[in-house]
Amino acid sequence: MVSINKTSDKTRVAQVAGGGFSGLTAAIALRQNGWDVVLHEKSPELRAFGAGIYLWHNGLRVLEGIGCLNEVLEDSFTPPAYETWMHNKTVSKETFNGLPWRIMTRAHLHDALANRAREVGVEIRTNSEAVGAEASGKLKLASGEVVEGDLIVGADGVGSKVRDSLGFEQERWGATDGIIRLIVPRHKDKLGHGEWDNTIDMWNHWPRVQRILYSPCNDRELYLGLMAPSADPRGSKVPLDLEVWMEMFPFLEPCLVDAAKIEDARYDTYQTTKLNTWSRGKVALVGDAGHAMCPALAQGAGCGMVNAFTLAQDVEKGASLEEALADWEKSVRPITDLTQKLSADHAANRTMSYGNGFTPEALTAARFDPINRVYSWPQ
Ligand code: FAD
Ligand code: 5PR
Repeated sequence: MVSINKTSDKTRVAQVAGGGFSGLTAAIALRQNGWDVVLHEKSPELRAFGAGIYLWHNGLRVLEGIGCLNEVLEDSFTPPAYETWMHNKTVSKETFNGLPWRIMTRAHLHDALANRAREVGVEIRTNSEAVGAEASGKLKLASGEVVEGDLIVGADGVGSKVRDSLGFEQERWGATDGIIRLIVPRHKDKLGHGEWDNTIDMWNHWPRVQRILYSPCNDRELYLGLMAPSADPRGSKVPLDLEVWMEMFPFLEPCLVDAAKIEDARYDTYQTTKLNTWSRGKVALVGDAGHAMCPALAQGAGCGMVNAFTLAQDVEKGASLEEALADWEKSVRPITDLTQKLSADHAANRTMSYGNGFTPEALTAARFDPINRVYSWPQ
């Protein structure tokens, strides 16, 4: 039950640090629950970095809850199957028993969230960098200003200053592999025979480890993830080394030729961050600030958005905000911890390459419905 014993009806204020997927979700959900929300983004504009993204039932339900689902569905895509290849042979085609999933560009998802944040009246401050926080409910900005809130949300990503200023105990580790992520034109008509509307996770362990995750976002845009170990100088080179990728994936030539033209491509390694707790006093961490994970199960943003959305639900409960935050973490954290562990194991052992990796356990996060707080879609 909501706190019917609240003595004051003063509008509560939330200060959110970070305008990525998690921060925008927290800001919209809190605003929808009647909070005054100020969102601080360090960049000069609200903009997504990166190429494409997968969202599953859990993230899509968050979008429904915060009023963005229709806009996101308009220019995104659900492939007929999630196919895995090992050395150019299909090892599985998964359809998840009808569990909803979707691929889109990061820009499209971010725009939908930013539009909705403006529509519901979140105050967005760009060029506003958080440099630290205090458990009593203060957010310190690079400008020297200190702003106060009944709740401070640290959604400032894997390098979170909000987190680091409060000295959370943390474990961090990196993985052996990394990835170049790009958006290129689909070129479907030039690709020859094949099921080019599928997701195709194309693995090679031999003669070297090189993988392309082929992900259609819509009729026009294709998301390519080109994975290679960080110890491989040619596979990790940006702009990409066309020869080394063409040798392994000649059938993707039209797409790879365009990919090689992208001058500002980046090679990123995977990082995992695990904290002893997600809150301190009135400060809560959501998203990569609290729980960066390897992308093997494509759930980093999904979990971040679920945690941001359920945070906004749960701060309405509990005798005090501090107690509500502890209960929130207790309720949703096991899903994130499990997904983070499974993703790290897959990344370390490259086990998604054997196919049928989306087991019922691996889909735990995806099956969660954050609106009703139940698991849907039995596998
Ligand atoms: P971020 O996206 O890092 O956003 C943080 C925001 O805060 C940024 O706007 C930044 O500019 C701003 N900021 C930073 N510092 C400050 C500061 N001090 N003050 C103010 N603002 C600040 N997840 C999925 O769900 N599906 C996928 O398919 C998927 N694929 C992935 C593939 C790869 C290769 C990787 C590495 C990750 C993938 N993820 C995926 C994970 C996903 O990208 C992240 O979990 C997600 O972007 C985290 O969102 P966030 O809002 O928590 O943090
Ligand atoms: N799945 C997805 C993804 O984007 C990546 C991986 C798995 C959706 C990285 O791009 O394992 O690297 C992965």
